[in-house]
Amino acid sequence: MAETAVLTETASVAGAPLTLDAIVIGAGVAGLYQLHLLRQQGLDVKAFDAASDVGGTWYWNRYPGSRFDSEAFCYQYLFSEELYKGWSWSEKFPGQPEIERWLHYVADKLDLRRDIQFSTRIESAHYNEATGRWKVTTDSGQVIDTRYVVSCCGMLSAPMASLFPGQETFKGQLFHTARWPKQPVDLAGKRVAVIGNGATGIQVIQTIAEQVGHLTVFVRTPQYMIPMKNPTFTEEDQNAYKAKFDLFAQRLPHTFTGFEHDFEHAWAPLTPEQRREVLEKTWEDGSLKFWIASFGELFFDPEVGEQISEFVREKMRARLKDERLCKLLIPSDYFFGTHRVPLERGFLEAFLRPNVEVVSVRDNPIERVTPDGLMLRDGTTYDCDVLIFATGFDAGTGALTRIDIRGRDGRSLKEDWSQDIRTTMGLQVHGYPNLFTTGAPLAPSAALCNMTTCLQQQAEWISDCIRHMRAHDLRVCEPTAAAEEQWIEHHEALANATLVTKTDSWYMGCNVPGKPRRLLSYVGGVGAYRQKCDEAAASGYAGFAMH
Ligand code: NA7
Repeated sequence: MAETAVLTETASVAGAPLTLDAIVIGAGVAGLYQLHLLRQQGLDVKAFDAASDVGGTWYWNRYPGSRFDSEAFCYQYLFSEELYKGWSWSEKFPGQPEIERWLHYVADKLDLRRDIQFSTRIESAHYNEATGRWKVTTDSGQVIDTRYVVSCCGMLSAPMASLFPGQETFKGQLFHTARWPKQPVDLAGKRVAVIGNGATGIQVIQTIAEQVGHLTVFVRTPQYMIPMKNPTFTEEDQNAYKAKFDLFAQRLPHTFTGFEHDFEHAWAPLTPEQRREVLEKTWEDGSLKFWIASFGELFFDPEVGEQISEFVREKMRARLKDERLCKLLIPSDYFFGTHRVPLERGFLEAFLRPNVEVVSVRDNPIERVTPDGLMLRDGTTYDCDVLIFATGFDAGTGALTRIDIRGRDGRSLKEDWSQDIRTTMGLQVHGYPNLFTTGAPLAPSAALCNMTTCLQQQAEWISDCIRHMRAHDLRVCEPTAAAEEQWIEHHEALANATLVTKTDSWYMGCNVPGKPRRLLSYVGGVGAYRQKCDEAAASGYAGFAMH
């Protein structure tokens, strides 16, 4: 049963407010588990999602070629052996349809759908200091009165979709990759333009190059990339990885990135030949291992960064051959690994096809969308039938700032974060009591980690915190200003020691005009972060004021 709510606000036109103990925003990887955990401890809880079904990221990102860059057997829930072993992956890096089916399987197994309201967008959440509760409204005018709001709305879920003047005048079809329609889009023989060559753009481009009539790719910043090796799994392979369940459950939460791999080598003691050997070996794995388990120094030491960058450039040059393409597609002014490294399969070769053209928009940016296509600053136009925006997300903050969230004294999260992006361990924000966050800034889940590992840990911490409050008859939890400041200082000290903060990317918020510059992800390591969270809980939630 929900606690008795003291309602001071008027009921919604759509009917009486729904009174709950907790709402979970989002029914993706984090939201499903959070709902399960809160329901398990007896809370009256409901999850809400704008989508028509579960999946979150894997519901929305159904663009051509969408697939994991994480090994499927590690991108997993590890709280239930039965759940883990009941699903069999067909390959190491499966595509979106299979991932979406897996999340349907999870929702069914845990019987979650009965407590999820789909096709519902949360529009606002206002805190009432007198009652210690939140008034939440949805896009259909529904009002919910709840003690806890848990955001599981994803760190890469607010698409950067309105970018250029004139978009509404385009006569063809225009899609953002994260809003790709469910019904098939026929690209055969069409003139297609793709903006963006991040992890998403790469998957789209390599997939559609041979289907389309003509493909024009607009590249602003070239990318380093690692060729993916994606073996299909036989039943024997599936049994073999399932047999490692205990190992994964014990190991993943404590590695630096929450993946199976961890840094095993140190650069300094090795000879150049030995370093090369390590690089070749990790490269051959065809996974993110080359990035997150070759040499940790690549994150800190510009000299190592340059040598590893050159190793990757050399690999890319060998495939591209053409000097012009090398110039347009191989990075030269930032270090490998200082922003998200994508995996690819045949991406570079796509540019060797006669129907694929690359246009650099670094010095001659896209100025506007025209009825027929795109116009660059110098007036050059490119006509197309289909325009694909693989232009990324307002990461970490966007999903929350697109909701009108008001904390104590009516303060607005959107306004607060437009000045300075602050959280306490990525789990709460000072000034917003009883609002809990997963995948938020200043936690490792905001990139540079295996999302599933991190999101599970945060969902568990939040669930434990709420259990603690209920056990001690505490109704409000809010981090203190001092604890938040201390976390930010710690975060900044770690972040500033890395090369990641010296490169412009969405990791630093640079892709969103006016966004305050701060490394979104905590870089102290997934294991170390977990330990800090556990210590806070063990100390009776030091730094989190409860009453
Ligand atoms: P990303 O990695 O943010 O990539 C977006 C791409 O779009 C990137 O190449 C951008 O160039 C490009 N972009 C964005 N705006 C423009 C404009 N105005 N003109 C030209 N090019 C533009 O998003 P993804 O969806 O690929 O990946 C996000 C994460 O999802 C990924 O890291 C994985 O963790 C999963 P830029 O680099 O900013 O110059």
